Amino acid sequence: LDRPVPTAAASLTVRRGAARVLIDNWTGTSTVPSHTLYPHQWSWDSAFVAIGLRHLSVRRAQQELESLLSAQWADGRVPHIVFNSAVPDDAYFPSPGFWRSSTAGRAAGAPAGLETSGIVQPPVHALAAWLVHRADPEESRRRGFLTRVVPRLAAWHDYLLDRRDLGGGGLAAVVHPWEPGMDNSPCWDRALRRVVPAAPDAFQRADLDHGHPADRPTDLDYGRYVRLVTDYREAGYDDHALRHTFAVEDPCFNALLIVSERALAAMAEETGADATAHTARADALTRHLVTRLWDEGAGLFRVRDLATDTLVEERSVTGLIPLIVPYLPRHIVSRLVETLTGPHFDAPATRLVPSYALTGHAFDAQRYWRGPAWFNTAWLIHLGLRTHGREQEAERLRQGFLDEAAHSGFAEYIDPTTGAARGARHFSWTAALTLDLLS
Ligand code: 9YW
Repeated sequence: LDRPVPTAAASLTVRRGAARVLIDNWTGTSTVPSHTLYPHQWSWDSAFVAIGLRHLSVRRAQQELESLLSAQWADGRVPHIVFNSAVPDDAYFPSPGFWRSSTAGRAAGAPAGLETSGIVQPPVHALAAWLVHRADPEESRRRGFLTRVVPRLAAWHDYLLDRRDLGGGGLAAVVHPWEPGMDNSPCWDRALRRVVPAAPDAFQRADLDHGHPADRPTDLDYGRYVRLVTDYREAGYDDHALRHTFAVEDPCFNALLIVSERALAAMAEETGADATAHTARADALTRHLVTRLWDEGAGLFRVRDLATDTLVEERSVTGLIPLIVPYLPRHIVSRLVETLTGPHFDAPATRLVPSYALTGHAFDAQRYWRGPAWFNTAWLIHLGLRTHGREQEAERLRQGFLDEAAHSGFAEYIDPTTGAARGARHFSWTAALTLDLLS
């Protein structure tokens, strides 16, 4: 049963709590996802954080995005981690010493003056930049925000569409399970079986110093993650120089690219530039998304494994996120809403969307992306429901989100069957997106 609508005073307390998390996690130029577990800057986290920060300080939100974009590689890629040189090397694994971006990535255009990872994360940035601009267009114009960020965002999307169309079907592929941001989702299990894990003594995990082993990926997962990075690094992070062992087309990643292309079109218009190329790209990507990843029988989008050129038969939250795509065929929208509210994803105790089907053979209510409900994916689905005028479902999800964010102490993720908090607390994107849903 739905809980009562919170009072204004309760909302104010939640808003204050969320603001406190963002203030505490601010480093001076950007926001750490969590001081304990993730003490550097993460790419898609920063985009979600900027979306929330714009309600507190538009300047800070701009700085969040611009500090990330200043670590962009010359080939256009926006790295998934920008390392803070003040943090000890062993505080997070894989550390700068493992990625070696400034040396191993030099040919691909990695910046010389700072250390980053060599892989990417979902392209939420142009959407975030557009939302930050709209929060205070006058201030944005005065500071020349769009003039600075639009060329960088366009180069980022060019990288994804030129270098990462590994399947030749017009979508961007991801080459490491960290790239779609859903590290140990059962969607990658089949493709990962082809990867020979690195020896356990070849690396030292740091996540278990702060995270509970039952909440985190396993050592075998990490062995495979390490192998994939090592191979990419040895190839100079050059997408043409190696045949990626792991290459999949992810629905969430590509849906975000579409929405971000539309945001780029809006930003081009705003600055008097030509928007048609971005609109045409978004239209084409939408067609490819439907042709290559939609599964009519299952009623959701699937991951495509490029090694076998087949769809992966797992139901994951990634397959629902294309709801954010405008101009999706109407029957697909209806089917997605049916799937969202049906037995696979409806978690009545929390009203949040589990990361993997409650009915799935690999469902694990605690372990990271194999079941727990995450706040960023719920926020995206909320945006999708609003995009398609599904106000009732959107409001139910918004209330569920706000209740769970407050009860869990702005947790990284929660057990979708009980609402118990899991992973880190005072987690930045949970707080940021809370602020956004309260505004
Ligand atoms: C890790 C920072 C990142 C998120 C990812 C999430 C996790 C890093 O944390 O990956 O150490 O496993 O899966 O989506 O960006 O919050």
